[in-house]
Amino acid sequence: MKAFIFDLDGVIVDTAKYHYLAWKRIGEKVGFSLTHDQNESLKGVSRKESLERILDWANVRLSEEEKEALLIEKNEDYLQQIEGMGQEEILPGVLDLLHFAQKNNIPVSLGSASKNATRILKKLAIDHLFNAIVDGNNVTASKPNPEVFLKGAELLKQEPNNCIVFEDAAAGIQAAKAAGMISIGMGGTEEVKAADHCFTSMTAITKEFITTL
Ligand code: B16
Ligand code: MG
Repeated sequence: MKAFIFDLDGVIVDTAKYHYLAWKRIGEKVGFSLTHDQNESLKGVSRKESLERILDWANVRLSEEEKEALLIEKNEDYLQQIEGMGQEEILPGVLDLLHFAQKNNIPVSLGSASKNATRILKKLAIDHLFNAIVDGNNVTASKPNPEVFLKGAELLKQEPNNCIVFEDAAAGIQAAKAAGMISIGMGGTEEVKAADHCFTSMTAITKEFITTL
């Protein structure tokens, strides 16, 4: 039996729009206008690394203290935006797949770059459906480094080639491939074309498809 590893942002819930707004406001503070395409390339990238990239694009140099202050401000803005989030924001097909896994004893891990992952899973009331949670608090290297997924496999006591990763970001697909796992690209965007299989939505993933994997 295979194991499932789910990315969070963009796979379970669409928090990218909240991250975008919060980063846009931080960009404006340093005189920079973040574009949608630039934001796309930040998907799956850690908070600290995202700020570094924005400052590079803006050609702005800041002290470590100034960067720390912006990271705190960005996260406070983001947390305020997700405050009222509930089960209705879970993306279509996700609950079905999680329940399918539970019924069929398929082990499930989270593999997210977000330090807010557990808080979000609790808000969505699906934290109990995960056998392991690996997020931005437990890893030292950001995606595309495979650490986040390899730790998930280890916690589930599974070989990497027995794991199926659901991801929406280019960095995450690269990480899954580097881990030697089966990658499923979600969202139908250009970024996930390199995945082993691509789906626009989880509602399009049939139980037959999962079984053939
Ligand atoms: P936080 P994922 C990633 O989550 C997001 O895609 C990325 O935009 C964000 O910067 C990163 O988490 C860190 O999030 O600021 O909450 O720690 O897609 O890997 O689940
Ligand atoms: Mg993601």
